[in-house]
Amino acid sequence: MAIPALVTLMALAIPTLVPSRASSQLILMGALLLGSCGRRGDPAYPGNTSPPPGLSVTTLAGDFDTIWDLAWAPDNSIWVTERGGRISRVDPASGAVTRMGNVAVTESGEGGLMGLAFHPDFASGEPWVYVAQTYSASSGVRNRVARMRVTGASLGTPEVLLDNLPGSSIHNGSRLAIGPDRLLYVTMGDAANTGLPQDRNALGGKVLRLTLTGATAPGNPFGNAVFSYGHRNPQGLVFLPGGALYATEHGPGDNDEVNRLEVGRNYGWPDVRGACDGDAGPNEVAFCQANNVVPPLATWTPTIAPAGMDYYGATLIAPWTGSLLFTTLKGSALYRLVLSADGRSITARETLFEGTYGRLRDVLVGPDGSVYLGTSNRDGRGSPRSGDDRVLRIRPG
Ligand SMILES: [Ca+2]
Ligand SMILES: [Ca+2]
Ligand SMILES: [Ca+2]
Repeated sequence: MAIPALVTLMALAIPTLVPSRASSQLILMGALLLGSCGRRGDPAYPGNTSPPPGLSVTTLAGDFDTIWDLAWAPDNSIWVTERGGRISRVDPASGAVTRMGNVAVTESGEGGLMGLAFHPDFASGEPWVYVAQTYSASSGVRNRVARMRVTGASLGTPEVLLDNLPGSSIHNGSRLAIGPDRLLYVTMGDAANTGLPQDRNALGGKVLRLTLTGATAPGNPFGNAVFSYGHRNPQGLVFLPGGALYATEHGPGDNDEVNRLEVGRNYGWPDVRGACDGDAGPNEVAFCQANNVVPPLATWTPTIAPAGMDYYGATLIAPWTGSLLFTTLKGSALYRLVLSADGRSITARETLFEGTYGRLRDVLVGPDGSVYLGTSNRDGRGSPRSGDDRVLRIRPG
């Protein structure tokens, strides 16, 4: 990062330091210091260390190929999807891995087997697991959402809930989350077609909302599966305990985003990049005003490639309580965001483990407050080491 950009970031982060010339010099000195010792932590919050003190990270299980989703199952195991189609169960106590089965996918570029979620009544008569996946149709690479009935350690035949979703070698989304409203939310990328996100009749570049049996959710604003629109490639999705919904989104060469999602709202892509500040061209601000675009809570330039996200509601790692956590691929770090009381802005952010484990695709908070990371070093863009890809566990100690 260039020093002027770094100074700007620091000044934004610490506005009380901006007016004083002496303080500006301090900021510049800090920037130079950071630059001299390499990029450690988030430059907006100097002083972070990697790894942070008081935490230990261990490998729970390894030898996966491109982990995409980690999900805590109702049977208190961790389910893992790999992009090539395999689904496994990891025992969090022993690390033992049970292969559950394979979903027939087309692993094409960024596509393959992606998000996974459990039916809220999984343990009481509805043992369904939901997946998002890429497949090959006569029209080319497409995406779909399916569910499978789980019997013991085996998966039933996929029941397709919604198919023929736009697909491509890039920008396929697709993370799943089931809300407290018992509806299924699906992030869909623009499938490398910038004509889709602003077309409310197209399902690319959207967050979709379905019932648990795959119908258009009641209350959807446009009479189809669309919940929100104007997205580029959202890969992280999480509900907070109060029901607010947050997503990470890959920007183009700039402006990765974290957004708070609301029904029927426009998130701007491709006319808006990040904030409504004019950096996407002379029409950006006017487009925002004309379309009531929702700006992101935070942006990252240079980009970090944000992926899976979870909420830390536990107390085991006390400084993280109440934080949003998300992983990054290119940034190879775990990011922690502190939300304002109303959840509509970020009051602090921290970069953790940067460069330590390579590309990170997902983060999962276990019920005891342990945090799990899934690496993505075998996705074609990483530098895999022996034992990759891994499920890592973070705990105090
Ligand atoms: Ca997950
Ligand atoms: Ca946006
Ligand atoms: Ca902008």
